[in-house]
Amino acid sequence: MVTGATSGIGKACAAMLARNGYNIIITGRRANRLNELAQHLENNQVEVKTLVFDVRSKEEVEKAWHSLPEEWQQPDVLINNAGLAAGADPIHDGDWDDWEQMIDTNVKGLLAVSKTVMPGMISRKHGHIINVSSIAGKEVYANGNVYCASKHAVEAITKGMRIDLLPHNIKVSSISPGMVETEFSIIRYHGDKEKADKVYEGLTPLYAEDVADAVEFMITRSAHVNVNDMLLMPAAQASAVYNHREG
Ligand code: NDP
Ligand code: 8X3
Repeated sequence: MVTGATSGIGKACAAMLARNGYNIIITGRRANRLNELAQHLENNQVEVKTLVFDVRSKEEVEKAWHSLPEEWQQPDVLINNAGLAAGADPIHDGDWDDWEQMIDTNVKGLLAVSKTVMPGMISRKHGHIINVSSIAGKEVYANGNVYCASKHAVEAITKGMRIDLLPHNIKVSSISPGMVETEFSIIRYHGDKEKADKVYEGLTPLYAEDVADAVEFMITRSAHVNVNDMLLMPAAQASAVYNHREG
């Protein structure tokens, strides 16, 4: 199961899972995109279910989950990917609605989906949860304030999950990418494409497929091996703030 599969990293992870022969549950709010992606993934001779819900609504999450046939309510892998940054302002100029959107999506949304999926994994004593964190979960940079806080929360939740799910044979991993060129920056800058493009100007960022490759490595280890955490950066990025741009 991949949340936020209508775009970027989630979409690339869904394609990777299909290539690996997984039947897949793809989720997001944009039904059209999910339906198109489902058709595309089915070319790999796998089955695909689409679930349309907003991760910010625990009720929507639960309703969508229980609409699945029982045999589908048993994912081997859950990729908690749905998330966003909204705005990039000094904290004193931050927008309350942006803050709520990030906390409700990146933190409470991840919890809502996990809370719904974990009980089945526990009863089957089988599962792998991969939380998509960020370099913003490791470092705090100027104007990143609440987005960084939300991803630091993802890091703490991941560690907590790993400890609490230990007796239940459930692997818990997190992946923390640096800059990945997706719709992320367009959304962060509220549709300002010019500002979004500047983020990647003069350097080669990661692409969504690079992150999916790393997730593929995580899910293809032997049963006794877990990749706790992976920090994946473009070669042109040394930290949240040090980048090498040409030109
Ligand atoms: P995209 O904007 O391309 O994709 C975001 C996905 O999240 C979409 O599929 C979107 O689906 C989904 N989503 C957002 N809000 C909600 C919501 N309320 N309910 C359900 N789904 C939602 O960005 P990325 O692929 O880059 O981002 C994926 C994850 O990777 C995020 O958690 C992000 O923080 C993280 N990340 C991104 C990096 C980057 O530089 N791009 C770097 C490090 C981490 P829909 O709109 O259809 O609901
Ligand atoms: C997204 C990457 O550098 O904007 O998580 O924090 S960054």
